[in-house]
Amino acid sequence: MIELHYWPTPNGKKVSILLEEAGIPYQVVYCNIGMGDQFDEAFLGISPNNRMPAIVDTEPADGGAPLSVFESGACMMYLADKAGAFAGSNPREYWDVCQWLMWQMANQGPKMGERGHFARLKDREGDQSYALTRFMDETHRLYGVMNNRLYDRRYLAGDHYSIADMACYPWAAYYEQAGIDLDEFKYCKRWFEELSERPALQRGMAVGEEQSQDYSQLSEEDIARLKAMLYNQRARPAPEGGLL
Ligand SMILES: N[C@@H](CCC(=O)N[C@@H](CS)C(=O)NCC(=O)O)C(=O)O
Repeated sequence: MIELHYWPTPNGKKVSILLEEAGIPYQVVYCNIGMGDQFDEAFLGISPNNRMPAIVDTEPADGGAPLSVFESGACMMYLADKAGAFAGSNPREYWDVCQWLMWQMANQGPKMGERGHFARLKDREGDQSYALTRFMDETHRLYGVMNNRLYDRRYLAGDHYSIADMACYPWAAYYEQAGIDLDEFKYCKRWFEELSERPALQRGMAVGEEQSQDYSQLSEEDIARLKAMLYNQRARPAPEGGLL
C-alpha cells in the first residue's frame, strides 16, 4: 500500500494522477499546508523540505521497512518503477522521460508557482510589478517550450504517454489563472485536450477537491500567523550534537 501525503495542489495531483493511471492501491493522508501540517515532526521525517507531496511504501520490493520518498518527481520515478510503466521501454525513451520530468520540476512548477505567489500578493504588499512581469513572462515562455516540443510529438517524451506528461498536466491546467490563452499554443492545446479525456487522470485531478481552507473560525491574529508561516519561512535550526 502507498500512503500519499497530499493536499490538492498541482504538485500533489501529479502523484495522484500517476497512482490512478497505474492502478496502484493508495491511501491519502491529508497534509493541510494552509494549517501548517507540513511542519509536524512526523511529516518532516518523511519530507525534510516541509513540502508535500510525499509517499510511504509500506510494502517495498525489498521486503524491508516502509520506504518514504519526497519531491513529486522522485515519487513519480519510484511509482513508475514499481508499476513497470510510464517511463519508456528502452534507455532512449527513459532519458527523454527523465529530461522532461526534470524540466517540469526545475521550470514549469517553480516558475508558475512564483507567478501565482506574486499574483496573490499583488494588491496587498507593495509594488510586485517586476516580479509579476518576470514570472508571467517565464510562464508564457514555458508554454512555448511545451508547444514547440509537442509540434511533432504526441506526448512530451515521444509517442508514449509518460510521467513527464502527468507531471506537466496539473500545472498546464492553470492556464486561465496564469493569463495564458491556450489558442496561442495549439500543439500544447491538442495535448492538453487529449489528456483531459483520460478517466484516470480525471480521477487523480479530483482527489481531495472537497478539502478546503476554512479560515472563517480563526481570529485575525491566527490568520496573520498562518500567512507568515507560509510566506516568511526561514531556516529551522539543526539539533546540537551532530557530526562536526
Ligand atoms: N519541488 C517540490 C515542490 C512541492 C511544493 O512546493 N509543495 C507545496 C504545495 S504545492 C507545499 O507543500 N507548500 C508548503 C509550504 O509552502 O510550506 C515537489 O515537486 O514536490
